Amino acid sequence: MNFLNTLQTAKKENKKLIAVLVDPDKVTVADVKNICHRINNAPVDYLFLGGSTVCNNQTEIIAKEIKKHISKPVVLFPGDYKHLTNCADALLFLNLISGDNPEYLIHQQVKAVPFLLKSKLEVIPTSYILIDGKKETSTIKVSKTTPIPPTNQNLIKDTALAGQYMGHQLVYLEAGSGAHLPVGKPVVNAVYNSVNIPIIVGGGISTQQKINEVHNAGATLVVVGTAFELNSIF
Ligand code: 1GP
Repeated sequence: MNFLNTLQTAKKENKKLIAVLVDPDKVTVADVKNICHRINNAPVDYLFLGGSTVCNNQTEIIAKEIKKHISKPVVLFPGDYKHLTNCADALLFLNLISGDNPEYLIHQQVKAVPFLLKSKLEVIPTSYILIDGKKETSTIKVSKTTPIPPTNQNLIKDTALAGQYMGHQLVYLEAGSGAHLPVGKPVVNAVYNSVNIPIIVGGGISTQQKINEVHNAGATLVVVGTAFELNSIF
């Protein structure tokens, strides 16, 4: 079964999934074996690979090494079309629809096409919605967009619904890496009650309790990055 099918089925059956995010810029080839060992032995379903400020080629180098050691699917979560690699199983084809920067609304996607035409990656159209996590993250700096305040639930759910109307198959609610304020229950709940595509939530989720809260609010998949890097979870 492919990645999107698994998430759709999980949503239907109310199963909850977890991904660990590995930022290729923050690890070396020598770290990879141990990282994969931890993920293989943790209650984790996917390895997400990506970051906003990765040097060219570094994703490919790390992904190649990951593929030697990982027993779980690898999903690309790229900050730039230059980070694409075939050493993965699926690609979140992100559309940053909370902002109005044309680079992330259409230009990056067009630049990705020559690579994708020759690739066997499973490509999943995904709404990417930045929610203010009370931290100036690199995603905000790189994308030059303003996240939506979590209090503006109407705008968040209408944005998510617009993404669904545009044909996106997943919606990713992002508070940003190391967010002080993760995407909270009211926001996840509001989106859950509006869309019928699976919801992914990430940013500042650092404990199993926080993972459970976000799952219970309606997320199908929760992404954990910094807490895994700091060895404080899994
Ligand atoms: C994935 O950006 C997040 O959506 C990762 O955030 O590093 O805070 O877990 P953390």
